[in-house]
Amino acid sequence: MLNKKNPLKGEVTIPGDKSISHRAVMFGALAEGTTEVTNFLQGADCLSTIDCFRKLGIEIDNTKERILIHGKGLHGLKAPSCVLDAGNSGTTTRLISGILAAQDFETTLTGDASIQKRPMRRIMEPLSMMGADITSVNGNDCAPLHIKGAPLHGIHYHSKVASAQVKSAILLAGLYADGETRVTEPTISRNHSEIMLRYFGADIHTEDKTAIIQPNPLLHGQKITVPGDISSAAYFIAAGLLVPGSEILIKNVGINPTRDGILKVALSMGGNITLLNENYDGEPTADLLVKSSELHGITIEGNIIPTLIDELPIINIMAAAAKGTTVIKDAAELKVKESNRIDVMVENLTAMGADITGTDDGMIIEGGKPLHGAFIKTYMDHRIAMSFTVASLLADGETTLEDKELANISFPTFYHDLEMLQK
Ligand code: SPQ
Repeated sequence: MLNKKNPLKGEVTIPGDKSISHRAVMFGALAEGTTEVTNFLQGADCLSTIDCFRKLGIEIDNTKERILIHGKGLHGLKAPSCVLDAGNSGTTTRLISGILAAQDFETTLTGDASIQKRPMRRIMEPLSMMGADITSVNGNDCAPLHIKGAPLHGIHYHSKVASAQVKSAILLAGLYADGETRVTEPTISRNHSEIMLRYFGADIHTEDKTAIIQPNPLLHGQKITVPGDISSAAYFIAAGLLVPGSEILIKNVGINPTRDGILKVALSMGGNITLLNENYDGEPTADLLVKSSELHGITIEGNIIPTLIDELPIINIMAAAAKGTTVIKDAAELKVKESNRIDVMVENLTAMGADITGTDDGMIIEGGKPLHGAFIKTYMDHRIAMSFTVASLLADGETTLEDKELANISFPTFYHDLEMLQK
């Protein structure tokens, strides 16, 4: 376990964005012709998506340098001969359900113990309204799901949660519907599906908080270069800000405005971050120059929450090290991620000596208490493992993670890259 307070120095290029990598495989499979993806995230979640589509009859070459997806068009998937396994990936489970709901075959879709606890009613309800035949095998509104393809109708769905997975599942089902499909969200969630579906040739546009898609487009294979994942960059942003004497350049990070809340929050907390080489062609990217800084607590609430939802565990670590109080509200969605990220952050940060109180929709952190090493229970959650690795750099004594391998889900080179920056 890393336990040194060496400053972080030098440059790092982090792996491709997980959300965009999933979508490239899925949309490539539904397109005519070959889709070539570079900087694809070779994390376990995205490999689960590849595995599912191979089982659905799609040929996919993965040479690590690039992925070639030999798409067969909207109606080219084949019935799998076994259960589809989404592993630990909520994105795979929910997005593929929207596609499977419209096929002319039946599938059973499952995942690991964490996935089997995550709520699927949020996609079952709108997909059923569209005409889908989708049931929870154990009757608990969780995976395994049994999906029997059916003719689908266009709907206008008003989602109670800002969720890109719910929105994307409905939009993908909408590709097969008999008319226009609309999804309105309370707050706009990440829009990678909208951007990439349009790029593949779908007729999709947005009006304020509503995404609108027309059915039955001809999708064409594309070349896609996946930007670096801002959710992975977040651990190095935090470590660079928090470990005294650090100065790092994080290269080619996706800064889509529906994902960049971590930057806004880090700047508001007093972080010294400069954006360089900004590029707004397609999914926007920039290099991030991060210098160690004294942080102070802030309130994080409202529309910004969906833009940093996956970064809230590492933001908790920043808040614990900052001066003053940080209040996080409107983040009840944290309870239904790979773990209950409110309870798990409270349990582990308390074990390290921080002052944190969980609330119904977030947490309150009184920053500045000295952290000490502890045994960290990771609850099958990659973001918990990586967040507490960063916390361990700030703590006196040894910190041990229950399962450090969890980083492989979204950031296989995490420990290696961190060690390189500390050499
Ligand atoms: O894929 P999974 O397991 O749901 O992954 C997480 C993560 O932390 O990596 C959530 F736990 O990211 C989700 C994210 O929270 C990925 C995602 C997407 O690619 O569409 C959207 C968000 O989830 P949601 O439920 O808000 O739509």
